[in-house]
Amino acid sequence: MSILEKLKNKERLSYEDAIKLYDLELFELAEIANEIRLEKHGKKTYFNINRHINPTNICKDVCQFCAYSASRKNPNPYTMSHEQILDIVENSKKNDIKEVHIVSAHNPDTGLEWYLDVFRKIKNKFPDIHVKALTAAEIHFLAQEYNLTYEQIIEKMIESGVDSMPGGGAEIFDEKVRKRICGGKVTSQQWLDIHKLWHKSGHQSNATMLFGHVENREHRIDHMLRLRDLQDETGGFNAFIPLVYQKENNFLKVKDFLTGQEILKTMAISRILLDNIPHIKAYWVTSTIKLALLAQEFGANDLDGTIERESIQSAAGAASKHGMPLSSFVDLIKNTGFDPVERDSVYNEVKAW
Ligand code: V47
Repeated sequence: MSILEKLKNKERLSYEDAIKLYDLELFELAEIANEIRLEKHGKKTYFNINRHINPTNICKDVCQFCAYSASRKNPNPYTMSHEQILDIVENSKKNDIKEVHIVSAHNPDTGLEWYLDVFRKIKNKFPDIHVKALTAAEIHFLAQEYNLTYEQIIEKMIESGVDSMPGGGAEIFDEKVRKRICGGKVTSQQWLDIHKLWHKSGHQSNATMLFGHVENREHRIDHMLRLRDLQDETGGFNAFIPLVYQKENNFLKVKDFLTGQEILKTMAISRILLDNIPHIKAYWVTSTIKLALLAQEFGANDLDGTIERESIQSAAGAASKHGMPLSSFVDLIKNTGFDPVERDSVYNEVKAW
């Protein structure tokens, strides 16, 4: 049976089928992915009003793609105090944020409580704000550093008020590529195990994939299928987020950068393959806003949010340092013929704009 026939019959694609998806014409893929998108979400494009906070850039690990870590090329090491972080949340509350997305580097000097206590303080002062915090890479770092199990860290996160986990740290699961780009940090299996434990605790998370560096199409398919397998078991992933590699100020030598076509093909393929993950997020920070808006017609139904501040990808060249004003965000989505719908962090609808 051909891939197209399998898709028509709503059959799951195997690894071999999935690789062949890349041979389809761009607009053929768009049509298939868009049909799935329309079936699942109609013309709705979700976003949230959120604030990214990156409290420290001092990092024990040495990922080749990272321009944010002060132990690599970033000449400005910093660690925020809890008071600074609370001030940021207080200020952002004026913009009606519903979520703080808190991701740090792996700082061996701060102590475990510095990581956890700030969540408690945020929850005490702003009980309505959803705290999305700590990637699986950070959980692995904290478990190792403080001689605790993943379960113990997860228990502490929940006690401290963390509501959901972001999808960072997944990078590319293929072990050879992973060793080259970020050897030494959380392994692929550990990343998956941590999310499985988080889901088992009754909580939700997202999953990312960093692509457009030294991986190939096979590695991307393998990555998506490992996520599909885990999602079959737990059902805990809300969104898949393909992150386009940003090339400035880091140590990864990359010859060819992705074309818009390859990015859109990959987004469409993720929509087709990940039949059990409800949302595909075109993260405008790494794809550019123009391509993210186009990706709405290639299966993506979420554009993340207003962000306000972003330090990780902007350090590597992304135009996201100051986020995106809410009105521009809404207007841009409307101008493309889609319906902007503000959501909360776990995809309950808040307001149709
Ligand atoms: O895991 C680091 C990536 C991620 C670069 O869960 C880079 O809703 C591109 O995971 N080029 C952190 N990417 C950000 C992240 C995220 C973002 C938005 C939403 C969510 C969510 C999660 O940033 C890291 C890493 O893969 N990153 N350096 C770079 N040069």
